[in-house]
Amino acid sequence: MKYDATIEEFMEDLIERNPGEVEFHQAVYEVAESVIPFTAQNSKYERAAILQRMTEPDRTIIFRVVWEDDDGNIHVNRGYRVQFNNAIGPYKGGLRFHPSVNLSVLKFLGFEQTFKNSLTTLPMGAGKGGSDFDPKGKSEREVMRFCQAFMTELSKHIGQHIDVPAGDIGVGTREISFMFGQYKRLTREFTGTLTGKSLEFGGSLIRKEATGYGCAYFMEEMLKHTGDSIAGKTCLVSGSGNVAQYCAEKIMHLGGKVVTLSDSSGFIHDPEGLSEEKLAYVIKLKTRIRGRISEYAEKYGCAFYKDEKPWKIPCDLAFPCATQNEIHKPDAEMLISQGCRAITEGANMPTTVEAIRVIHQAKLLYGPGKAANAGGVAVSGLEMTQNSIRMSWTSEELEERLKNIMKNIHQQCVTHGTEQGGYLNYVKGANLAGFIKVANAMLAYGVI
Ligand code: NDP
Ligand code: 2IT
Repeated sequence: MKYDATIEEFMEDLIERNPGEVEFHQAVYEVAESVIPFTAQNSKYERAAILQRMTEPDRTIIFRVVWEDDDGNIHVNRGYRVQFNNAIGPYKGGLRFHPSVNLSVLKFLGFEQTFKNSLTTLPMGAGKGGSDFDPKGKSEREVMRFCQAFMTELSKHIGQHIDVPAGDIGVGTREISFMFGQYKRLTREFTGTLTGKSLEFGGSLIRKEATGYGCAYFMEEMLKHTGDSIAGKTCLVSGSGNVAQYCAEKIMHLGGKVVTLSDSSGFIHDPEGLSEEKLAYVIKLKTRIRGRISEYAEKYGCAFYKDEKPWKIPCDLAFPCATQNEIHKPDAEMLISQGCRAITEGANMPTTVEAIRVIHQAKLLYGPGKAANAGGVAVSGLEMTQNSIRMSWTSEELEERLKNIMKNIHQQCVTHGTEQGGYLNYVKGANLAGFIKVANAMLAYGVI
């Protein structure tokens, strides 16, 4: 690979080295589009092959996970941890349990995490892991046995100064607790090696809320920059899991009206908007009972659109908070034509490359996931700090820190993403700000 490759040459080489990993290609392409023109102007990064090094994980661990269901049947799943980059701190990032998990998905997530964690201002490298295990329809005991089997192998590769996993899709407090219990049992140590723990054993206040709250704060910052705010706006939220729930809550706190939520079977449209009471129902439905969002429509007498996404409903603001590639080009065109002004991503890479192009052409405010959803990992970083100093901070203190971190990320985007003519390209801003810090650390280490 020559140092001064064009974006196309760089991608050709990456695709050849990582065949079939379409999500990973997509995530790298989005970054390469911002970073390659920058490194062409700043040849020290180009000569040191920094972007080539950043797109190759430090190591990838793949292992067998065997567990027994309640009827005594034996199941085999695949477990992964991709330790992507530890230039600025220990590997840090979530674990995803979902049948769609494969190496491509985890490499895209680990790669994005490198930039996101750099933006938080905290000393965290990047990793991601998980399994193709499907927690849906499993009993509590089955989930426990799976988590214990998964951690039995993973425990050999992680540690408070090495790699600190947390939650993601399908992994919440319950799963983190099972895994932390097993880690503690195997290693005979009590350290903050996982984040997102329960409050009784080292968890941090506000962690549960952090990704969603941070996403709403990021939207508020983007709007503030143009002299506007969330108050009075009609908002579409997709997903109904951890991120969607607390994003919806903060939108309401800030005076916005949330009219949709979704899950993998469809979306609900409640024109009157969510209330605290309705949200409490959703949290119970999704967290404890693990039900379907269609039950909301039955309970509150509103519309449920089976197998559809919320983007056809007229809105001012959109918050994709479910999963990758949930906004395609026709969805983006629909959002724009119906009056949507701004999008912030609670999910990781929910918008396709073609859809981002359309959004940029229409000059919408568009906050990409690596900036807008960094609040979750940021409070994970604060959980690590609290564990290290054996103290816990109050919710007020933590929420203030979270708010300041989101403001700081927004400012980094302004500094690096303002284009000639004044349009603020948050994708470019986040990519460059995230890149420069990690790249400078890598340059300082020499050739490793
Ligand atoms: P949860 O498991 O709590 O919720 C996931 C939600 O997305 C559910 O509503 C789920 O529906 C839906 N969903 C998942 N997969 C699909 C799919 N393939 N198609 C359609 N809908 C789907 O996860 P989180 O809320 O934690 O994560 C949501 C997003 O936010 C992910 O992209 C994650 O990477 C990202 N994120 C999470 C952070 C965190 O701290 N948790 C931090 C930063 C980003 P159903 O119930 O039907 O499965
Ligand atoms: O995508 C993400 O940033 C997360 N799932 C949270 C990671 C973390 O370590 O808290």
